[in-house]
Amino acid sequence: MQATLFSIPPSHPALAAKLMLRHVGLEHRVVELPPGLHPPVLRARGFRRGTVPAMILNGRKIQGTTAISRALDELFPGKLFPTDTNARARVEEAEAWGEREFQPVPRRIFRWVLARDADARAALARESKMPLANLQARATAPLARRFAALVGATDERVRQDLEHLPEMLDRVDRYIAEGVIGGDTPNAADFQIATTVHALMRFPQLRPMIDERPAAELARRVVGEPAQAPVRVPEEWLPAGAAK
Ligand SMILES: N[C@@H](CCC(=O)N[C@@H](CS)C(=O)NCC(=O)O)C(=O)O
Repeated sequence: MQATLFSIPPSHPALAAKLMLRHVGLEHRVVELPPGLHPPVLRARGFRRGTVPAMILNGRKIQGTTAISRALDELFPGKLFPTDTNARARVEEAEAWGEREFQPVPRRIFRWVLARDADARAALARESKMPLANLQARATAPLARRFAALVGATDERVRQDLEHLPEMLDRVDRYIAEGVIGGDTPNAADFQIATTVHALMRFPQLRPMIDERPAAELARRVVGEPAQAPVRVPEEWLPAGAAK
């Protein structure tokens, strides 16, 4: 069996795919692409979209976290989804919400900041082990603005994301309380949701409003201790409980 996963270092969905591959125990190779340049590279490799995670599994091209969890489920039944039909439906619902609604939130906030802040771009270049980080940070401003526009990271949208964040975190805590996620063995929805919580915890202003929640415990257990990212949004946009 041959598996190659394409990733970019800051991507939380790519991290979800890495963790799922490790969890099922499939031997694989990870190719880290330079952020920003990854869409053309993936298309040149024959993928339909320019997003990570993207995986080649025995010659088959599989793109997106939910497609990857399904492909791994075919090979390792019972490892990522419960075998009971009702329990599986609940995990699938949580995974779908995690992918469609929750996963885009840290991406929009991060890209909104990258489009405006050269220090954040330099930190991303360093994290991605790109040479000449400060020069990259200056040269990539137009690219960062384009990537922000691609995901609709406008002032208004990011303000809304921040306003609705407490409700979204409540929903994560509810999934944990109901036992859909947060069990002894992580499932596909754990990987999907915990990596997004982990990404949000990297933003210093948001960490305090997450830290005491069951969601934070899940992120630490499934992913690890979040390193800080130099991401700052206007203080007046922050919801109650965030660091001003
Ligand atoms: N929902 C997809 C989204 C993946 C996604 O948007 N990945 C970002 C990195 S976090 C990306 O590669 N974006 C490239 C682009 O926006 O062109 C998944 O779960 O795989």
